[in-house]
Amino acid sequence: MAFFPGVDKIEFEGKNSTNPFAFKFYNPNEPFEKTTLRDYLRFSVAFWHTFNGNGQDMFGSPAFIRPWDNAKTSLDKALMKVDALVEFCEKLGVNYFCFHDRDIAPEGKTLRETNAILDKVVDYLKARMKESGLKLLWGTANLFGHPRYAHGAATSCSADVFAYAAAQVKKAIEITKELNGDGYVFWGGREGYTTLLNTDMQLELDNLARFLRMAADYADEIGFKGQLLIEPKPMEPTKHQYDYDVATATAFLRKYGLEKHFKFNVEVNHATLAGHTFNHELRYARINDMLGSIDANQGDLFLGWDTDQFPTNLYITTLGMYEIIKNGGIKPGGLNFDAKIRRESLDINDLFIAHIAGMDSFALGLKAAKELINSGFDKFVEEKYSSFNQGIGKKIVEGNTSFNDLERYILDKESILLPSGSQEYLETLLNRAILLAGAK
Ligand code: XUL
Ligand code: CO
Repeated sequence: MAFFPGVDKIEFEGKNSTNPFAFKFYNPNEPFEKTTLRDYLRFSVAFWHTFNGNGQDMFGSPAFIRPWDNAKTSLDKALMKVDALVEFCEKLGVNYFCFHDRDIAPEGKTLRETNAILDKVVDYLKARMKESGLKLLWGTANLFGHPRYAHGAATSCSADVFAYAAAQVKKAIEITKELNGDGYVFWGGREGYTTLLNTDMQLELDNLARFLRMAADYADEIGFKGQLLIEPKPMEPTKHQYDYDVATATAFLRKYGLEKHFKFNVEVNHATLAGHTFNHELRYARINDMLGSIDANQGDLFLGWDTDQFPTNLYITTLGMYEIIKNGGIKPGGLNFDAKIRRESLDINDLFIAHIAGMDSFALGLKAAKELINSGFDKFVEEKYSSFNQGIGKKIVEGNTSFNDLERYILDKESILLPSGSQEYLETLLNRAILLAGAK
């Protein structure tokens, strides 16, 4: 059965096309940095939004009815969604997907029963992946949806819940390995608090570290070679999430000696919720050698919550991809569309249109970032800091100065060298880079 009979394979038609079912800027075979756009960008479809998303929001019931909603049993429904995933990714030309354990299979009465159902779906998924060539970018566990996780999972006040979460993650890492995933993600679903009045913050943080250490040990024990990724988010669903942003999570990992085991999965909308830009979060991870993967989406600053929209803002994609080029690419991570179509996007084929929009926006952003680098943008920054390349600056950088030396150096100096920041000029270079990349 075809779930998307109205859509054929999506082709690249170039910038003059207005066909909603064609790529305008993403040509998968186009060469880029010794590889192709396809292999550089490593796009991934998020199972949860694309196949479980029903348009429901805080104020309204489900708005989308999908073909798999008519399945006779919950297991049939799960298997149909696997088929829908394979058809969708083949038609879109996307090689990767990501999923939570509970996205792909329903829960049973006990964890043992749940694991048995999960195994059935994983067997089927594995067979369909083999035959279609679809690959797993990363797996994860849903440790936030079920009411048992009301107080969090690894940071719950209940030791039983901590154990349940551990067993769930153990199984999720096993199936991620079974499906040859390139990574495993820890997003701290409800790992945080809503009021300090009822919270033992120190125990919760210590327990979170204990949990992550056991997870890393178990991944080692079973020979899982993928990246372990922390996905920071400052709030939602709790008021304060412990993995607030990359800097906070880096300090946490270092305190507990865990920094060698984890990298970051940076999500655009989580960055904006933290009051940062996407490129700030990428830069912070990159300069600490901890940039692992990306959740590609965008928020709406007027709404201010995690709207998880498909990314179309070229300034965000360009500045983000600048960091990726400087990082030498994102492999073995990728660009996972943790994004959902709007409740008002009522046509099932809007799922294709939305992914095409996101893929085109990141491909164009990548090409614009390259133009930006070619325009001498980097040289400007180098020049701005050039006082640290010689004289007293060089001594400071080499660690050969004290406050006494610096005072002696500056005390009688009459003029101070101060270069211009020229933000306005650099912004014109950014506009130019986007326009040039788009015109090619
Ligand atoms: C939630 C979020 C998650 C993670 C995976 O905001 O981004 O979907 O990406 O658990
Ligand atoms: Co995410």
